[in-house]
Amino acid sequence: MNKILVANRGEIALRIMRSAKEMGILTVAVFSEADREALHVRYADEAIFIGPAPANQSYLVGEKIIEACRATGADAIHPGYGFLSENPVFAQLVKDAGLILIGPTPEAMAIMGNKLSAKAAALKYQIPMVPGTEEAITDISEAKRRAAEVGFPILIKAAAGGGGKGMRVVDDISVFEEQMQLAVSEALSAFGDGAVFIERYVSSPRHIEIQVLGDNHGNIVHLFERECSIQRRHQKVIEEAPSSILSPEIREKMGKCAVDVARSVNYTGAGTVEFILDENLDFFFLEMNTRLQVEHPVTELITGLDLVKEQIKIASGEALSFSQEDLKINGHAIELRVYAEDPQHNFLPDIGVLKTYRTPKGNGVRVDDGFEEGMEIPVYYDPMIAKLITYGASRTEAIARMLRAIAEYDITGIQTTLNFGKFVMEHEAFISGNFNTHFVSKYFNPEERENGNEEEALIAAIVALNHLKKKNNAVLAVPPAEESNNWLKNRKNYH
Ligand code: MV4
Repeated sequence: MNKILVANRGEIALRIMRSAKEMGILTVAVFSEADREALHVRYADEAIFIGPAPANQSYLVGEKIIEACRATGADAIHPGYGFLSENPVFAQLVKDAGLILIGPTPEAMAIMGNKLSAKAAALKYQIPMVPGTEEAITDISEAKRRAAEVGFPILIKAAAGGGGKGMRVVDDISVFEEQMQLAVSEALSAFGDGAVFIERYVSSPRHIEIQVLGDNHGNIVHLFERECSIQRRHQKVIEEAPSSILSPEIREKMGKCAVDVARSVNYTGAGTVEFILDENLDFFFLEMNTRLQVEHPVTELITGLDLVKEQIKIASGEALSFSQEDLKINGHAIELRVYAEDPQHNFLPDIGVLKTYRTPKGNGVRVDDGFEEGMEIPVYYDPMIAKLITYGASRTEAIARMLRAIAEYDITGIQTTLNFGKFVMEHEAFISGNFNTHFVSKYFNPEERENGNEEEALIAAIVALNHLKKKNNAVLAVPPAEESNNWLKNRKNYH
C-alpha cells in the first residue's frame, strides 16, 4: 500500500492521515466546497475537490471517491466513520475498481447492516440475545401473540435502523397495532425498508461495546470494552474504557461472544460488537458496527495499540502480530465529545465561528480535532468540534485529568458540551459508576427537560437554521447523522 485516500473530513480524516504518515504511506484528502480551508486538506500530501457542500453531492458520492483515486493513483480508501463507511454497495464498487477498502468485506457489511440478519448470523454461536421475533413481522395477530409471549413492555425496532433510530417502546397490547403501523411507516420513510421486529424492552440498560480486530488469516481478537451509557438522543457524549461495572469474568465472556459474532461473518478489519447489560449484569448482543468508531481512542489508550495502523496492516494482508493472551488493559481512558451544541437548551446545534480556540495540553491529554481558531463550524456536517480524551493510571486519575483539561480548554464564539462534561465528571452517579443509559434525562437539567419536547425543539431549530441558510443552498442534516450505520438511508442520496 503506497497511497491512501481518506474519504472523510474533520478530525477523523486527520487522525487517519497521521497514522498513514507514520507508516510512510502517502495520503490524499477529498474536500467539498465547505472544506476548502479545512485542516485535513492542508495536512494531506494531495487533495482533490469533490463537489458542493451537501454530503450527498460530495462525501457520499462513491463514484467521485473512486475517480479521485484514479486521478491520484491512490491504491486504498479509508472511509473513516459515517458517510460511506458502512455502505456495502460502495464497498463492492471499490473492490470492482481494483482498489482496497480499509474495512470489512461487502458481504460482512451487508449482513451486519441489518439487525435481523446480524442476529441470524450470530445464532450460529451461543450468543445471548434479547427474546423477540427472529424475523420481520408480517402478520399482526402473529406479532401480538409473540409480544404477549415475550411480555410487555416490548420494543419495536427497524431492521435497517441503527443507533436507536426507528425504535418504539410499547407498554401494553392495546396500543400494539397502532404503534406497529407507526413504526413500519417510520422505518419505510427513514430507511426505505419497512421491516420491523420486536424485542423485550430492557428498561435501564448500560450500553457496552467490544472492539474487535480480525485479519485475513482467520485470527480474531477483542480489545476489551467501552462503556457508552452517557448519551442523549441516542448520541454518545462520554465514553470510557474499561467499564467500571464489568468483572473480569463478565469481560471475558462478553469478549468471547464479540469474537464469535465477528467470526459468524468471517469478519476482517476493525469492528464493534454492541451489547446491553441489564441490572442483573446479564448481557445481550444487539448489533455490530462495521467501521472504526468515534470513540476508538479510549481503546487505543488502554491497549497501547493504534487502531488505524492495525486496520491498514490488515487491509495489506498482514496477520495480527499479537494474540488475545498478549492483550492487557492498562489504566483508564475517558472521552468527551466536544460538540458545537448548547446543553442548556436541549443540546441544540449552535453555529458560528471559533472566536477563541485553545486546546488543553500535558500529561495524559489527547485532543483529536479538525479546527483552528477563527474557523467556522460548517452546518452541513456533524457538529462535533473535537474529542477530548484523557488517560490515567486509574479511573480517578482519568476523571481528575478530564476536569483539568476541560478547565484549560478555551472555546469562545460557540456553545459547547465542555460544561456538560464537567457536570458529568463531578456527578456522584458517574463517580461511583452507578449509572445507565438514562443518566442524561435523569440527572441533567430535569426541570427544563421534563417540560420540553426535545425532539420537537430540535426539529424546530433545524427548520429555523435551514431557513437562515437557504440563500446559501444549504441543507442541514438532522443529527445524529455522522455515525449511524443506516447505509440504506444514505443510499437514497448515493449516486
Ligand atoms: C434496546 C434497549 C433496550 N431493550 N433493546 C439503542 C441503540 C441501538 N443500538 C439499540 N438501543 C437499545 N436497544 C432492547 N431490547 C435499549 C437501547 C438503548 C437505549 C434505548 C432508549 C434510550 C437510550 C438508549 C441508549 C442506549 C441503548
